[in-house]
Amino acid sequence: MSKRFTITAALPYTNGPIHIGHLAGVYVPADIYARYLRLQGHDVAFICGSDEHGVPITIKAKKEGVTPQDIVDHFHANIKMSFEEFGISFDNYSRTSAKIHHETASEFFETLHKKGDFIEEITAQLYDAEAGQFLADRFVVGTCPKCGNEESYGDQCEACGTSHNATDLINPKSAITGATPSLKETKHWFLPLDQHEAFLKQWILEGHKADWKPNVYGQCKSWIDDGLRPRAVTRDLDWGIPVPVEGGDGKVLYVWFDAPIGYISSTKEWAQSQGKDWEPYWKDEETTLVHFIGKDNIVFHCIIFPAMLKAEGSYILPENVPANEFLNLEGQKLSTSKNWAVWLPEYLKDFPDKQDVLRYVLTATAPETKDNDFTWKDFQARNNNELVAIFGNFINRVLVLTNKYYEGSVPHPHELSAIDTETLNKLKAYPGILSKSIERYRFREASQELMNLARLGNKYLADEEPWKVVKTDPERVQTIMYVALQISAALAVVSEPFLPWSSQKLKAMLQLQPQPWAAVASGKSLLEPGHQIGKAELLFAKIEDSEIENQLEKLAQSKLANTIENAVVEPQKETISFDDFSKLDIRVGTIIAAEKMPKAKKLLVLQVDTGIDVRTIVSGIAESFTAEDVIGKRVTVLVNLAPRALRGVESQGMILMTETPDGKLVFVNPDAAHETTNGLKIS
Ligand code: B3M
Ligand code: ZN
Repeated sequence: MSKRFTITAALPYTNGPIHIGHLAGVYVPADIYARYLRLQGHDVAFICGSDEHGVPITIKAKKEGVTPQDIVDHFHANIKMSFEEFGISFDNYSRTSAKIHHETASEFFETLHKKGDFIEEITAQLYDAEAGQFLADRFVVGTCPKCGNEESYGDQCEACGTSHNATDLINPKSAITGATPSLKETKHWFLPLDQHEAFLKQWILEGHKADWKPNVYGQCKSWIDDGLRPRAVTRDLDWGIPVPVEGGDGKVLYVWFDAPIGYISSTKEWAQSQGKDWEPYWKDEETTLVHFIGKDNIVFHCIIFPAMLKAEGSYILPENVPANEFLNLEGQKLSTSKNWAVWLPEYLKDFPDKQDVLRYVLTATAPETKDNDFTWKDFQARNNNELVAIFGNFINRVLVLTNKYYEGSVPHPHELSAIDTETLNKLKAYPGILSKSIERYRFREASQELMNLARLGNKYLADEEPWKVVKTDPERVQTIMYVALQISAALAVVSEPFLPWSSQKLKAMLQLQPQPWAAVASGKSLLEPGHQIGKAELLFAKIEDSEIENQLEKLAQSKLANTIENAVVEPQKETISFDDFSKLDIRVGTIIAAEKMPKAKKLLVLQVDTGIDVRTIVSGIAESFTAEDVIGKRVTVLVNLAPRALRGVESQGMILMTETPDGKLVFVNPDAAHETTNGLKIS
């Protein structure tokens, strides 16, 4: 194992709160890893900060009529606080609008510039004459040249992860005015990735084939095999770090050039606060550097940033970049813009003392090798069936019985039985089992091994039944409880990376001093006979159906609000005369029979009593209502519409329907209760 670790977690954009996708993809795994390394006694710098430049922030500022600084100030504070409340244990959380970052990034750029590592070139870039500005990054959308995604941004395609220049887009459109951009010459500085191809091939394709995750290695290979090209690292924008060299007026560093350098500036800021030297964390070959990111950031962390570090020449390169895939929510893609997310600040409000429950569920269902789905039902099930019923139940029985039989004093064990010895040997093996998973970034697997350790304790107590044996063999029970207490103490130590809040609570209940990971692996007694433990408290509480229903209702409401907000309102049709209207003969009818039209997804065949007669009307409502739904329903019928044959059935009239703002089909319903002028309800 290396002398020190620099662990970075992707700098979140400050254009919205943190949501469960960020946590599952990046921050919970990074925090587990950093906490584990600290428990191992390593020197760890766990680094993050707000990513405050870039086009998304200027777009949001424009939309809200405030300055980009207002946006980043708000969300930097929001994000920083929610990470703290959730227990993500960064050693430093900085921000890229900080002076130290502007200095560090500018210096880095100047170093490469002085070394001649950039190509300085005047090229034709996309320009929106109507908006009067160049179009880069999210200011332009178009078809990805690699995968055909029509919503690709100017710098990156979120569908296939590739990164390109805006001029590579097919059929580009300005995201500001919708206009087709023209080309206008402008000077930029390009990082010649093609000149780093040999190094990247050797470093990644040969050097990391075995230890990088297949999803990461595969994306890098595909990107390198496609051929690396120079990438512009400056932009014609006014929000960002000014280009610090001659000719850079009115231009800023590309956000993906400056943001990764944010890891370095945040480390510097931390080291200064600790009276440490920052350089060994970024320049000493004995330091292990690991970047935790989501899959859409792979190319920047595995290709572009390493090329920058290599070009600068004095930095180490990442040992691993264990990027996770994406998390979906209730079967749909998480979306900030569509407000389809579980926001961390909201979660902390609704479940103030359940940080560990979300940590555990997001780890147990982490999208480590493929996209995965978060459901509130699964959240409740894992809490109730695993955390409460296994882990919490075991701990509660051990502490209750130890207080009941021995007034909280750890009993002296007598001769160990075969099952005791077997159980203690299994216990001793768990730190190694957990380490193996954690050190290969398999946190999902590790979380299940942690639960297996709790199962070991649960099963041991259930099999040994101290509550029964105590009547006949109190000495045996002393041994049983001694063994069970050792398992409880081990859980308190090795659960800390996964369940830091519960681990702290359990240590307090056991009156257990902080222990290194090795203490559990050594097999020595963590709770000596005579040690006094505290009172039992519940580690986890059941989550009721009503709490889940409340969350599902919140999601439904946010989806409805978003649908209404983004509903495309059809313009009114052309005006008709009163004479036209008076030709319509509209009656109240009743559907007396209904059936699905065979082989027709949308059609129901209805028998409608119009008051004049009973007639057949074919209606395109089968995707919104079943035949059973509509039988007996009073409906509004246009009876003098010319008959027409639909799939061989003659339809004699029209049932009047309309749509709600969120696109739901509804009957123009003669039965709807409504207010009369004097407030009486009639129906
Ligand atoms: N701000 C996160 C994202 O793409 C991006 C990470 C920067 S890490 C240097 O959502
Ligand atoms: Zn693509």
